[in-house]
Amino acid sequence: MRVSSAHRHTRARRLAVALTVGAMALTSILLGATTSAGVDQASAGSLHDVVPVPAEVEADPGDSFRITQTTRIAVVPGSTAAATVGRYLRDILRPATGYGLPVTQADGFGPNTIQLLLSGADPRVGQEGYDLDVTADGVVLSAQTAAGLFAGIQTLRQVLPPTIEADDRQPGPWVVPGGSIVDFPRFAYRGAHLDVARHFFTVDEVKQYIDELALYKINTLHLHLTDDQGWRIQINSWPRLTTFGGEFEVGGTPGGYYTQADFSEIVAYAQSRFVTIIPEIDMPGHTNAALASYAELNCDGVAPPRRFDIAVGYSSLCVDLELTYQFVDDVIREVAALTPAPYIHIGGDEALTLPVEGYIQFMDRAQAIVRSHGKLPIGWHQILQAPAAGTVAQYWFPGSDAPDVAAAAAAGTRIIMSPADHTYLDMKYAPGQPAPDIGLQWAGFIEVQDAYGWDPGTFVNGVSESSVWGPEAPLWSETLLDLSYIELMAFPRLPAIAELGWSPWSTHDWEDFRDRLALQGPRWEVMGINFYRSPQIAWPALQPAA
Ligand code: TNX
Repeated sequence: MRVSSAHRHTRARRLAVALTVGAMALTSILLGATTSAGVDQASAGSLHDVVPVPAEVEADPGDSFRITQTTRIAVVPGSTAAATVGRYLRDILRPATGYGLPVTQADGFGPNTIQLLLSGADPRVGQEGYDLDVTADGVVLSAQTAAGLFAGIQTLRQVLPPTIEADDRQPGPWVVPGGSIVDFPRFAYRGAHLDVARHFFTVDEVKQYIDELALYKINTLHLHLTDDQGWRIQINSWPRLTTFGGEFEVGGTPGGYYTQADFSEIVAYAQSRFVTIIPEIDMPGHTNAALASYAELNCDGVAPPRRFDIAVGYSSLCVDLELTYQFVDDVIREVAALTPAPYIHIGGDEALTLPVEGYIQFMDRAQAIVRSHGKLPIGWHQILQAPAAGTVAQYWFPGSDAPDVAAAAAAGTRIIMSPADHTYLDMKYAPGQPAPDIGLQWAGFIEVQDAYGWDPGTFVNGVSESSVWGPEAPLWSETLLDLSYIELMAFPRLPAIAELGWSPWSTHDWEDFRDRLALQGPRWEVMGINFYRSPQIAWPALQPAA
């Protein structure tokens, strides 16, 4: 096939300039010293300047590609998923370039194209990776799946000037730096989490956050839908959960909830960004909103008042009441029906008023209910007190000593890694930062270097990498009022966790990461993403519009 032989030819020419990831200095020297006809090298970045850093990069800045008025996006015929991703790319590039960038499906591709292929990729790219080849003739992005093409597009947009993210026409030029990338994730699970219970966030805010996660190749959003202060997902068989239990939020301000249609809209939007939504219904603790909504769920038959403070650990479902299990079954059945993913998170943390026997009695039944609706349970790692085959445990304590988690891992349990002292995006960056009333500090301060400076594959003593499904960055919202607060806590730490989830450990290098992260700042400015100007990062000035 014409395309793939051109592809191989390109590879061969590049052997001489193979650069290992981490060789930033060499990349910069080459960039500065090389020029090529027709392309303004001064405006080209490097294929290495990506977060998460790609597994393998061969930079060839002398062979860069310029997107022009006549560039086309050519997608392999026969795949609607690939065509959809092609239109997604067009929609990203169109506003700032002002070019039409038509998406065509064709068997042969001429020059001046950005090709999206579902063949010819290095087999190591697997189900989510991609292979990117840039020459003066064009861009060839190949993968085995539409998800892989989507990941490659996130890389492509990062190696264009930050102004590519503008929603109106910018001067350019739009140079894609030459070279090639073979890239694929270290961990299958690369998660973020958002607490929509303590403060409620609108469907549009969640969609926006999903777009921001996708930029960094995060593939899972765990939504914490219920807690003491509010129940945020409509359950038709128990309507007061939301109409009464979702009315307010922390501080007693108006809250809200997702109708089932809203939730399905979030799930579908996430799918379009190759992000899986995992819903969490936290139980048996963290249930005051439910207990306040239905008196009959309480052991004494009396509904407690609704509470909007941020205390934890005081509430529990009544584990000896049969109605409790009917309730759990109804809720899980309805949530399962809305969830294409095979997992439902059932919380299980901080049921501090419940004796351990009661906890185990409840969690045994709750896990069986999840399975009866065709899903696998995930729980915060306390769920390991009620072990069940196939349940995934999410480690969340600070520190590396967790013998119970190590024992479960040794017995075959998969672990999501969210150590609070590295991944909790609701922790303050530093005393009083990002602002006196934003963020908590019970797990310590987490600066960017702390968020980056741990290895999910070895962090918990006795848990080996093969037991680790991947890292997740939780974002609890006790102090977060809207999307701008979410962004301020997530950026720049979320990209650090994202890199730990995606990039091979052999690339781990704080100085190099810091330099690549700095380049994201101007992008966030153009995109209107609020972020903490961490003093650890040498943020460049925003590129002046020429
Ligand atoms: C602990 S992490 C909690 C949450 C709080 C969070 C605040 C976990 C499983 N439980 O209920 O919101 O700390 O950082």
